[in-house]
Amino acid sequence: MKKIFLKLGKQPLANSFLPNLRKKTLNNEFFYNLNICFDTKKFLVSITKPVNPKSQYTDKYAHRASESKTMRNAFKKIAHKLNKKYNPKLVMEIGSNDGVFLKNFNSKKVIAVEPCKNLAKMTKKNFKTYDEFWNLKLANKIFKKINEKGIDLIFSANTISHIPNLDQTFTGIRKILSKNGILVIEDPSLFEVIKNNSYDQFYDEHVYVFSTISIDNLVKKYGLRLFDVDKITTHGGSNRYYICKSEAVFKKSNKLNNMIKKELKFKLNKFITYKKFAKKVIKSKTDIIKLFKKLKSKNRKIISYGATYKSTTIFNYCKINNRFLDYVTDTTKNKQGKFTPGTHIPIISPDIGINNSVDFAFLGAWNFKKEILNKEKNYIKRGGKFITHVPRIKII
Ligand code: DWN
Repeated sequence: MKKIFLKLGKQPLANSFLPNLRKKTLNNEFFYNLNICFDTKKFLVSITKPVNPKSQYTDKYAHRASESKTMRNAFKKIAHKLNKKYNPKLVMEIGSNDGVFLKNFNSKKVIAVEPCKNLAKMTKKNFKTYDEFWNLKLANKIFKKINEKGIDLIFSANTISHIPNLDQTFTGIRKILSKNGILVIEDPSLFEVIKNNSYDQFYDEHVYVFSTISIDNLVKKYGLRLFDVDKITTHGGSNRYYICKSEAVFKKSNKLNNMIKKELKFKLNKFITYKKFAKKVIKSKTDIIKLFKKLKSKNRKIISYGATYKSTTIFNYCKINNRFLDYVTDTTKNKQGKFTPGTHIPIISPDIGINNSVDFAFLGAWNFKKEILNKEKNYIKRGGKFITHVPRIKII
């Protein structure tokens, strides 16, 4: 049974950065109710009513996975590790974005799947790219084109959690995976989200926030088996799941057994955990507004650092707009000059925005705190402060 535990109110699509604030643009802005539920049988946390992916993954998709050094390095490291350990003859990535992972492989042995046409265009120059949604139809189409042994390594970072139809996703994967091939998935960890109160991981694109127990349970239905897991630091705490066909040779690792034990001890299988979490989310909202009001009453200039999709949830849920934030900075060229979804705050380049007039910068990209604090040494040196809401609101 699915039970709602969190209501984050009316939200726009996290990718719907506005090109201008004309009446027509504002009238066309789409909002939906962001409610999060827990399936008491499957232990799966999801959005109650996912948005149609066709309106999300368009040719105007803004996020570039290679925009941060942290992610470039993380993808390079895992690509080399997987190549060395499994020596795959053929690699496929589902949700290849701008090719930041695949570029670490021999371009002749990779297949990219990316439904956002603007992103697919970028990787088409170097790899075989399918600019389509991942589903069983596409799996069959690719299967016909490759050696019938199938694909040895399927990688998918921050994508499987975005696809509402799990049946199509995993049936397609089972179809195309080679006998002892592996599926490696990276997605934000539910354990970390609950522990760190990072409720901004819930937005339209994150249809699911997976736990190890939910993935373990889920993949069995499709003749697949979870055999290992890595706890990784990317995106504020994620898990990397290693999945194979049920009949494949891989043994279940001790790491996986320990992770499942840890999640059960933390009661990720109990509804009460999510009810408690929801209370902490309400407190976080009150605390953010209280701090922003206090700073504004002292005439402090606050901006936000990183026009993240996560910020869309925070800004719209906490009603944070121009009354608190002068602007948001972001290094991504195609976000600059636009306005934040729902709250209409201007987005500008950090080259202009990070200047002596700024007193506080809210870390929209809190998941890159280390990289940002390292980059902004001059800002910190002259007394500029950062604000984070993870795990609780505080000034850094
Ligand atoms: O799952 C998803 C994740 C992986 O990426 C997607 N659905 C969409 C997107 O979500 P996000 O926007 O919350 O992701 P990031 O990676 O936290 O976004 C960081 C943003 O901050 C980027 O737009 C780049 C920007 N940035 C910056 O302006 N200066 C990042 C760094 C490190 C910087 O120094």
